[in-house]
Amino acid sequence: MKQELVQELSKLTKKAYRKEIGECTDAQIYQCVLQLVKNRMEDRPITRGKKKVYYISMEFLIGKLLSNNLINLGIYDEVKELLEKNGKSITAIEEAEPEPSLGNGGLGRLAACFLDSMATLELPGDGIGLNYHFGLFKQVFKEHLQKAEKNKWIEKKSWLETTGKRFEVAFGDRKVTSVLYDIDVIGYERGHNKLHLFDVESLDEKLVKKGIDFDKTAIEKNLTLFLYPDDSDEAGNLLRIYQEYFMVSSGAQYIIQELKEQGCDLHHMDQYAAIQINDTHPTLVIPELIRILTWDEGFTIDDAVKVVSKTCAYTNHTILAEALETWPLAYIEKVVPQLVPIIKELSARVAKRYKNPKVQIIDADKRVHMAHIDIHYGYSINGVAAIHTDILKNTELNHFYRIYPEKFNNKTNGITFRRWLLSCNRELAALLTETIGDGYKQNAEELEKLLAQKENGKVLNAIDDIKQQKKKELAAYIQEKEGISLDTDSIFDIQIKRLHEYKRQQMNALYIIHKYLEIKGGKKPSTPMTFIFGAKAAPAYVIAQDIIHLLLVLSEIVNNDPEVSPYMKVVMVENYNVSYAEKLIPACDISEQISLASKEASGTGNMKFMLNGAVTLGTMDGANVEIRELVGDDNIYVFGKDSETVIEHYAKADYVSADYYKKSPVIKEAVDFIVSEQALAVGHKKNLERLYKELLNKDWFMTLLDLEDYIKVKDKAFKDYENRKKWKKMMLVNIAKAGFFSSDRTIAEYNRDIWKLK
Ligand code: 26V
Repeated sequence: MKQELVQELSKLTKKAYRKEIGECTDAQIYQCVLQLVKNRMEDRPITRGKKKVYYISMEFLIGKLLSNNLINLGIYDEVKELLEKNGKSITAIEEAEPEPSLGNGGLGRLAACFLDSMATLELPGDGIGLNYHFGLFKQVFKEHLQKAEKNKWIEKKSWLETTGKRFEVAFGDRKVTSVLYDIDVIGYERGHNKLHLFDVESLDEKLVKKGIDFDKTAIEKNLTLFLYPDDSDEAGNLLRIYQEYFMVSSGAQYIIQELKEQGCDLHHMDQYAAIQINDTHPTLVIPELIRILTWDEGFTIDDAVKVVSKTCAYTNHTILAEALETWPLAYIEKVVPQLVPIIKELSARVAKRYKNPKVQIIDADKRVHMAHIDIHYGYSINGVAAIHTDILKNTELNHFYRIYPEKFNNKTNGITFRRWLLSCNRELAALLTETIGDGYKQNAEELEKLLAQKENGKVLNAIDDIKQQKKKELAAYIQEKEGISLDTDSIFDIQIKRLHEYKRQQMNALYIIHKYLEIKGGKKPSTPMTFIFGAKAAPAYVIAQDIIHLLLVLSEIVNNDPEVSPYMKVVMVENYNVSYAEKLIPACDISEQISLASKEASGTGNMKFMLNGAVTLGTMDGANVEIRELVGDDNIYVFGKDSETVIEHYAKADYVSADYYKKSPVIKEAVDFIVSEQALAVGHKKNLERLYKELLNKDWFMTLLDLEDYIKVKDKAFKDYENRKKWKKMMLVNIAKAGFFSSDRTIAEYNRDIWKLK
């Protein structure tokens, strides 16, 4: 242990609390280590270069930062040892950090992984976003229902740094001042960028009353209070446009200021900056930049449009029609009237060239299609997994693809191995280092070296031992948090992601019902099973709430049935978030990736599980397709109808869920259980009946279409688990093939094809 580190920390504890390290509380130690990390980060030079990428996003789901920063600075082990010597555990200190939940799910977490990779690859690349005072709501369960509570993460001392930078943002009916906070982004062993988060100076936290309700009218007081808790659901709310414009106006001013400081002639802005637009939420940055260039910088509209179109690039993260933003022009008129003439001009230029109503910016109902602005006036459009990009090209955005084939490209998502391996599974990382050296930490594809050990019993057992240890750790945590005891010799089958019908948590629930009834009927499984869920549902998404209700009801019925509980347990963890994911993923045996084919753009949880030695049970959707190509059919469980079949069902509108219900006694029995006396004795009639009817009469995401195949293939996976040698090899192959999904690879591709920084 380096002596300076001890001295530095003890100086900090003495200064702040007049105490020695060993005398401080965990929360006090956390504050001091935070300061120590900040000091170290300051020493690392900022990554510079002629051109910079600005990754602009309404969400950065960064999660806790302490451990990650310690790892990236290369001082994790030393700090751990130092704390232990003083009677402190690093895990307890980690628990003291509040989680910044500044994102809903996949899109926000991806942005956070990308920041880590841009820094690590030493690419000048900053994030631009909003400093929400309350992150995604805290989920609590009451009477088997989800309740949303506010989730404050900013403490007196946090990762936020004041910058003193301020900008004026003018709305149609008022002006507000935006203040900029920065969070340092430290790469693994090298690289240093910034995440810029804008906040409203006149914000008033006292507006927040009970739950997550607040006065929606006083924009200058509420604008950055909350992250919108929707994920793929329409939230046609004025406040959302206020937030979006506030972010892009502050961001655009910041970028232009930085470019000018660099001596850039704005006519050549594209040689100095690339602006990556993360989904349509920051789209207004395009008309806003055009406005600034024409109003303040003396550009002709033609010149402004030209250079902005060479600077902005767009990433699409969803094909769900209901998640594609279209705003009534009247809303934009109210919030930012100054952009309306520009949007009209952009729309008129499109209308002049293309007659197809499907590619217009302003449609016949006077709605503005945000994605259409990005596609016409950006230079790159990318999907986030091979199948997703293909669907965009061939179906969803086909009309655009025919106009601009050269703009379309794929960038399969990735995850940062620093958080999702080195930090959350230090034991596995150590084993890998011991077995194949530590080259994989810089070059993830080196994980393939592990394949040479496929027949090495020692390595296979070591992987399995770590899995076992992680299952024990998780079981202890779940016992403490949820009060449910788990059998660590059972199979851990895990589905963690936002609650959405297309992700089909309800299909997993039907499998559980099926197994429950089998056990009640005397058919006992030879290996016990543990089903774990984690999911938040948008508060306004009624059916999603009902699915959570069903899962909680099942958990109560199954776990309390003495005849069944020795063979299976069901857990719905409360308040699933990034920190919980870090505990769940290393402990997983079977990774549930069961979305309706064509609907999950990519998924990134699937990659995290694979990297930690879980085997995927999934449909041919999103990045599952690429996982299958990599590991081969023997190392993944695939089921369900493919995307072509699904897309055809939608086109012909010929899927009738009741037909499947009537045809199959197994399906009927499972669906009927939802409204059985037994279920109604535990749950609420209203929720359970609504869900039952939805499945029977609508089932928009075709749960019953794939249910029988799901049961068959899942049963097979459970059976195979008993062949320990076979299973251990599958674990090894999954780890070995995960290198492709490093976000370092993804970011290198963005740079090579889109940003071209160096
Ligand atoms: C939509 C809205 C609508 C208005 C309110 C707030 C809000 C927030 C998010 C969204 C759309 C979220 C889209 C999304 O998260 N897509 C996910 O992106 C992941 C990263 O590319 C990908 O792995 C997932 O498959 C995809 O669902």
